[in-house]
Amino acid sequence: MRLLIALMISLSFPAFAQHEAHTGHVTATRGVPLTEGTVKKIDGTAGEIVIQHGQLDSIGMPPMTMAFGVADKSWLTKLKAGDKIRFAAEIKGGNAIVSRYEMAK
Ligand SMILES: [Cu+2]
Repeated sequence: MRLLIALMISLSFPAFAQHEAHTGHVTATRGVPLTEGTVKKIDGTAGEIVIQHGQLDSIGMPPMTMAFGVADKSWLTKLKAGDKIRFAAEIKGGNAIVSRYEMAK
């Protein structure tokens, strides 16, 4: 019985370790808390969205209105001024970008 348990642990450990690593990755990208924002303007030419945003702890910013780049350019056509969103911000290449968003209800 003891041998069987030891065998089960040794067999399951690699899978467990892999699962942990995978979960950690998902947490790193999905774990950024969403912040409330209101779209003020879409600048398709510059590829930017001007958002009036709340406190952004992920990039250490107080509430303000500013331009963000986007992780996906198609968002520039999906969003419009006046839209209320909840989004995650990241610094990429020295610029603040919207890395993820959802429509606020
Ligand atoms: Cu800001």
